[in-house]
Amino acid sequence: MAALDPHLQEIYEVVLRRNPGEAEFHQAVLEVFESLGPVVRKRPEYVESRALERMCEPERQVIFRVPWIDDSGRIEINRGFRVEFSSVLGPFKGGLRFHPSVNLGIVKFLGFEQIFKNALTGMPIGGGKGGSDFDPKGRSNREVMAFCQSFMTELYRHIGEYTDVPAGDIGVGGREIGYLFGQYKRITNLYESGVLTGKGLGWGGSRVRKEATGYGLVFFAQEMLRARGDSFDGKRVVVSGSGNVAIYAVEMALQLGATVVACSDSSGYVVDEGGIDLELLKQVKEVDRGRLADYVVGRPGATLVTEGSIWDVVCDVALPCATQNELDEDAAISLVKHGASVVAEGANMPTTRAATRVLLDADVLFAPGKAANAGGVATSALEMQQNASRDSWTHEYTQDRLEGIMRGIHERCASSADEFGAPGNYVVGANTSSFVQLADAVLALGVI
Ligand code: NDP
Ligand code: 2IT
Repeated sequence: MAALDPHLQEIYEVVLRRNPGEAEFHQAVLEVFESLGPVVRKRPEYVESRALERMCEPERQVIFRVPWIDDSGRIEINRGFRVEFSSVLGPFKGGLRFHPSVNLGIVKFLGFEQIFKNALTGMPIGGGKGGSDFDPKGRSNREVMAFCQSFMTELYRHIGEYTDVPAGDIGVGGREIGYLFGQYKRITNLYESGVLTGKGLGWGGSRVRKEATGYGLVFFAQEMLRARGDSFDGKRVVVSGSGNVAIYAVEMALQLGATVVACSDSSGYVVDEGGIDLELLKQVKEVDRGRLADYVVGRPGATLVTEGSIWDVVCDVALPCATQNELDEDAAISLVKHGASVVAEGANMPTTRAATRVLLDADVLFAPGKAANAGGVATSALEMQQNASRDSWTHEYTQDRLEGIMRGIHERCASSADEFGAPGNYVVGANTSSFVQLADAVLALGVI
């Protein structure tokens, strides 16, 4: 990797010292700083005003105990987090993750990414993230409800439609948002629809929000292909994960004429040369809350592979949609060897820094998550707009808005990459364009 600009190196070292042991947060900061050399040389006021240090320090971080009672009567204790990173562009906005791996460093990396992503959407939303080390896997609906109610009993005092607006992420979907919203409503005695997004369609949710991250990812990749005179038609696609983002990435890739030959969960990956059966995948994952092993049972010809890497499956387009650092250097080498031409991140930071370097050096079109997966949060902002105006838009209109937003993000990334001397490099484009917008707002709002 290129050495950092000396000013940025100094600031990065302070970040390392002040946030010991938070490897994913360090990685997210470094990935942004690596793009910013030309920006701080052109605009030294960003360094002089200490805009970067201010952006690396969350405005507020809340950590709390979440006690609840399981179905056997045992008292369980989890840890809850909300990191409110930056509200210079709008209320804090970002998802909640329920997964046993959640800790402060993970929430901070996600919150930091979120401020840049949300800036890229062009919508009035700041950035934050939260969650818990609670593992919803294998828990009954009643246990999930008990946990969500206890979590909200602390979280409610920190959020609000003009303050901080959480949504879903790993382990948090429509069911959890329902229980969280119900408890917020009960405690506050307010039907404050705009306090959470990802709500059900019958009670304040937006059409297309469920599909938005996966659809938006494929729209973004389509723009990248189009810029090279190509399209999804006839492409072989591999999607990692089989959750919310993955399922709707598969759906839109199929609609655009691609064949999706593999997807995964934490127990392995499925290869289905006949093309992933989307309805079966939805039944197994969304309805039955099952495992991919159950998909294979209903699908002769498909195989479940429990060793090796999904990135060994030959494809033209790779869409990592599971979790951070799931696509490492060996995986990138394998994708390049097998001729992949596009990698677009549906997950947050799924590609390691070394893997990103391999892909960029090989001239693979690479879209960072903060650009490519921004369709989810952008549609959350559309949900907030509908809530604020007590309106409900059609599927067609909402999807058109999402497509327009993704084209806008692509355009912003491409032109900022050109401006800062890295044409075609979406990493540089995404980081520089969002950073300039944020830093200008930081300066305009004074020392706060
Ligand atoms: P889901 O919980 O719906 O699905 C997550 C999927 O990833 C599951 O298939 C899960 O497998 C797999 N996975 C999760 N953690 C791991 C792990 N440590 N190792 C291997 N596999 C894992 O989450 P989403 O689809 O909502 O989120 C996926 C990614 O997309 C995350 O990085 C999230 O931050 C990002 N994202 C989500 C958005 C949204 O709107 N939901 C918006 C933008 C980004 P298993 O079930 O076996 O755990
Ligand atoms: O990472 C993300 O952008 C999300 N999990 C969605 C956040 C949101 O507020 O919709």
